[in-house]
Amino acid sequence: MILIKKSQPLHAISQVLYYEKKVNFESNLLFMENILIVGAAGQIGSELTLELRKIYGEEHVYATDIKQAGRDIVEGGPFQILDVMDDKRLIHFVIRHKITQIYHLAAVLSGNAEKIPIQAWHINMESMMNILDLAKEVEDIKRVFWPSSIAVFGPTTPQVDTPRLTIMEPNTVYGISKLAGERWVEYYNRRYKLDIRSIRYPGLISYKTEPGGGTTDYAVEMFYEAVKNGRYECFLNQHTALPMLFMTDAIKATIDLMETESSKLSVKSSYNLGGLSFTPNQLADEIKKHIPAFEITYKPDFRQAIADSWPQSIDDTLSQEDWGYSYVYNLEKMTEIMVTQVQGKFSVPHPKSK
Ligand code: AKB
Repeated sequence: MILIKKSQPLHAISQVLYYEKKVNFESNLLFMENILIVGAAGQIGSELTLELRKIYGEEHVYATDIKQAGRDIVEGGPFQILDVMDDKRLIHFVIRHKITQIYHLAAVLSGNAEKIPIQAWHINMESMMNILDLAKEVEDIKRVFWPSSIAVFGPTTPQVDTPRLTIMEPNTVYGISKLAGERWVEYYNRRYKLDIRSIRYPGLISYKTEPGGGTTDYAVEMFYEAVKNGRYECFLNQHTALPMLFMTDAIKATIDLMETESSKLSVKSSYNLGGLSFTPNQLADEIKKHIPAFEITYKPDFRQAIADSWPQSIDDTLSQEDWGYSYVYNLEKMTEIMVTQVQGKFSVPHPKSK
């Protein structure tokens, strides 16, 4: 059992808990966080919830979504259907469960948002403002995480090693809502002295929960189709380089940012997060090392224009300096894990294990 005194800084406490999986919580000795995850059934939420439960204890991480989550989320701790647009139920939930931190992960992503622009703007902005207002009104809420995206950049932005501060003229509804969101984050932080933290995620690659409605989704789709059918028709052209990151690195980065002492964070809006940069062609070649018969064809659709307006790679120097960001999984390692895990889902033996 680990005994932790209240006087220890939260960051130090969390670090201890992070690496110690079996923790016995002593409520009178540990200042306990109660965490609300909005969007726990989604691509990021389904993995982040499980990691946070390891750190803070299952019963202290409240997973919510408008749709049913996977069994491990529902059975591994509290889960409730909750609509973030319903501000009255939201505030009751937060007060009843004495919530101290919120991760608001729900959003309409880039591809889907282009199909329903006004509705997407409404959902992305109103849900966010509900959370920001909650953080302003409820004293117990000490910290909020809100995800931004590389979509805040646009066609006039320098595309290679894109700096955090640069020309930002997004031309997608999703990008416009993320840039507006970043401005609100900074406004609420400065004006109301809140602690809202944010990362501009690149495309995220994961095998647990598939993404939905994004432009970088092609990469995850390619793995699934390669394993299931041995072929994939890509909706971006073969030379479209985009910033990407394996989910394990993204989850670690998110938790690391949230656990950094606030005095170290010089950015009050959103941090750049770099990592990998590859094209569909490069990913297909890497997959072929594991599935030699894999065939890829290209049929760019409306998402090509979205991808063309985004950076190819990201400069995240400030994230490294302020809160020690780094990533582990390169294209090779990530592909090996993705192929093995997706094959496991469909019970296809890995060629190397035959
Ligand atoms: C999308 O493609 O819309 C997202 C993103 C980069 O924010 N994955």
